[in-house]
Amino acid sequence: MSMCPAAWGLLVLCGLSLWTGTQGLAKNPLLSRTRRAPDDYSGDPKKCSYTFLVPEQKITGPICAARGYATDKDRVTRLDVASVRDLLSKQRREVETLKLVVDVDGNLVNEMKLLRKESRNMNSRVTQLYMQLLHEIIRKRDNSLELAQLETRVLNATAESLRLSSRYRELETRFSALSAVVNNQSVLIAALEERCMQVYGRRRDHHPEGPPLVQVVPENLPVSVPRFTNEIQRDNGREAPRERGSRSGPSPTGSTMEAQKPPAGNFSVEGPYRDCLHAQEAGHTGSGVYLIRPEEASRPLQVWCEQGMDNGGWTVIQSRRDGSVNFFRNWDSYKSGFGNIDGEYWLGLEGIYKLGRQGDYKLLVELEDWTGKKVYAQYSSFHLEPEAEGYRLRLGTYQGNAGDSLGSHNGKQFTTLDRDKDGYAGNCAHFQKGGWWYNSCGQANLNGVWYTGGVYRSKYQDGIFWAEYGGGFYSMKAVRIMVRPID
Ligand SMILES: [Ca+2]
Repeated sequence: MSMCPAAWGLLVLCGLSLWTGTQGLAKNPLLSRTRRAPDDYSGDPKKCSYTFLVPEQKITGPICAARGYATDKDRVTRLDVASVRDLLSKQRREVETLKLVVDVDGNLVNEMKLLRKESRNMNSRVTQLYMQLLHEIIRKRDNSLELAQLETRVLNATAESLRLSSRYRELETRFSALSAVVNNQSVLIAALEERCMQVYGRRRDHHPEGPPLVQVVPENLPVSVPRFTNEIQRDNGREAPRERGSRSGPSPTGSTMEAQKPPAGNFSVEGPYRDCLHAQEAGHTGSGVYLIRPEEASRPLQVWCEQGMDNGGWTVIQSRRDGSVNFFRNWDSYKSGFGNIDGEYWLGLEGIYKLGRQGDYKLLVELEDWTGKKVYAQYSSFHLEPEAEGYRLRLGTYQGNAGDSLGSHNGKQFTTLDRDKDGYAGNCAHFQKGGWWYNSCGQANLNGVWYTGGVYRSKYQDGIFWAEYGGGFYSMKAVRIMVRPID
């Protein structure tokens, strides 16, 4: 290919010489002859001179003839000239074509260069992509490795949790076994304690089984309540104090009336009055919290006045209704009072005593069972003896529909866990978990444990029972003890 332009260039040169030669011949045929004269070239013998011979046959290229070669055939005709012209024009066209070819070839070369450059770029790009792909592959392999590690860790964690749950079940089993052992030991300890008592004779008259159970199961037992056995409710927050009371013994002092803030709502800022009848006579006909001060009392007391029932004027000295207050308390607490005036409370033995000192009072016990039925026990007179007499209970005659379960407590002193004045060998407050005018131990336990549902199951009769109404194992839903001056 690279040889072509040179060959073609020579041909062009020859063609051009031929062209100028024929032009000259065309213009002046005589000159041709003249130029053939020998003296024309004698001046410079080194020069090579050419004579173009135009043969009759078709000429396919330039023809050189030596000077002096002259025949008749050398004579150039017009026809020959035309032929040469045709040939020349043809060759010129071919030259043009060749030029075009050369141009195209150059373009092709450029294009090829561009393509090569592009190819190099592509190669570079491909290499780059390949590297990127390799990187991606490596990264994915790393990721899959990481994933595998994670899976392993998850599996390990699962195995660990299974192991822990198995261990937990094992511990539960052991805990159950230990609980059983503890229970057995409790029984054993109780038996040993009893043996000790017998050996040392400290409590020969003590009844290890607790006080005799109340056997009264009257006909008017609220039978609409199913006689299921119920335990102390553990899921009721308000019963927590009661449960604590039944299990952990009396509080040293407990909350007293002095520590209380007046509850919102029905609260009279007037007074203090002698009692609730006095407040009613002063125009306060609404039930609520009042401030009273019995004549000999050293301090005023907050109290709930029941002004709507049975002509009103009732001073509430005890209230139970939801188990929100612990009634398993010591002497001082029972003496001064505790609880919430608009909820459950005990007015206090000293306050009750001072109330009774200022006139003749009667007593009303209001009981509500778990069907919502209310029954009453009223005593025609009521007062307490002073603390020196253990706040001995003095009652009149019974009247009502609840049955007389307090009459047997008449004349009894008050007993708490830390002051045993009852008629039983042991301490009734211990067994019946409250404070009361226990006998041995008795037919009523209105300061006992607040059980839900009525019939309860307990080792001792420690519920809020009124034996004549429901028996010793039926705990009332609500109780109120009230006093009022006798009309
Ligand atoms: Ca006793």
